Amino acid sequence: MQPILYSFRRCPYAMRARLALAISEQSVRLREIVLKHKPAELLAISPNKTIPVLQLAQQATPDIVLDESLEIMVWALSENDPEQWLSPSIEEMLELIDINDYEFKHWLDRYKYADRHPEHTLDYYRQQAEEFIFLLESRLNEHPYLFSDRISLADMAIFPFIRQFASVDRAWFDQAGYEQVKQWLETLMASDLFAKCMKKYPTWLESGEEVQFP
Ligand SMILES: N[C@@H](CCC(=O)N[C@@H](CS)C(=O)NCC(=O)O)C(=O)O
Repeated sequence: MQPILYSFRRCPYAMRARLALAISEQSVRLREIVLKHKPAELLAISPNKTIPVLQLAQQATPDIVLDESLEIMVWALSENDPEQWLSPSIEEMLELIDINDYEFKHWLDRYKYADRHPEHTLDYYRQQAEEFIFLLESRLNEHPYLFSDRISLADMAIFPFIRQFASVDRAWFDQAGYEQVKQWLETLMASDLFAKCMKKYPTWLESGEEVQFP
């Protein structure tokens, strides 16, 4: 039985999971969902009840379920890592991804929806988020990708969130002086791998259709 991936096209956590599944050529049956109507099958197996979820084995006791996007990435790459995304240093990469997930993401959400967080201004939220962009810019001044001259787990786990940051106010981002981040983001967004991961699928609940991925 193939693993089942519950996914949502626009979710940056689901994007990073699909990117790792695609590069590692792990075939899954993808169930495209809508966040507002999560299927009962997903709610039944996932303690987190967030997207993405990878159900590795069915009818096992208990089911083997990965419901953290990073766990899915590391699982897929541990099965097959043809471009060596897990090197040079998984510990250091996880440290940077942690800042993305637990600090940058907090400010990104407030920057995206500043009207829902009137305690501070949009500019304030953007400035807080910019600390991480600045950190990425300094790393990318050293080499074209975050850890070396090759793509790694860190690049792929982080860039879907930077893509969101850039698109809140594209005109501002384009003139903000983060030239390395801009170039890095453009390269990753223009990749065939990303295009493969951003294909549109009908939602599973409405169509009943699972799709083969990648
Ligand atoms: N730590 C989780 C976070 C995943 C997450 O927060 N996903 C969002 C969608 S982008 C979600 O499912 N939110 C719950 C909801 O909107 O109901 C992971 O890395 O997989």
